[in-house]
Amino acid sequence: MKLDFAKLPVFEGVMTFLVIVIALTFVFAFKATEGKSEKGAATGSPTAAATGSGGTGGGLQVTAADYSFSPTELTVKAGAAATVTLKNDGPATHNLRIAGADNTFNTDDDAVTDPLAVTAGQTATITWTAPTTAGDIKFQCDFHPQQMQGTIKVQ
Ligand SMILES: [Cu+2]
Repeated sequence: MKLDFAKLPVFEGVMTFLVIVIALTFVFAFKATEGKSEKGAATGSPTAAATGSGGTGGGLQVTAADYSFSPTELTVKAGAAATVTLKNDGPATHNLRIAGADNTFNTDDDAVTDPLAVTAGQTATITWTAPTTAGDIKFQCDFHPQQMQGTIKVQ
């Protein structure tokens, strides 16, 4: 007589049990891995963006008033990409123009606020990359170049 194990109720029960155990093992293994990766991401330190006038790149903030910049001196690392934000706190229109690597205004390599004319209360930004060599780079307000000047120290 040939014995067919697959047709035995006991065998069927064991197989069902094994299938459930294997399935649950995969589900729990997956959940455990998922939990670990989430935890890892949460504990990872976020990339710190430089902020403030003393930053070495990233974000630089300048406030314009009638008729001065604050601060008048910024510091960045050579070759660093920086976003310079100009906030106009004065009633007059201002802007901010950064001289190019030649440190001379209006020679095609300047970086200037967008928009060019920053009206009262408005904020404008400049995407600027510092020269790769250390030195002082001038900035000014095109509307008041005699009164509103500053220096970016490239280190
Ligand atoms: Cu001005």
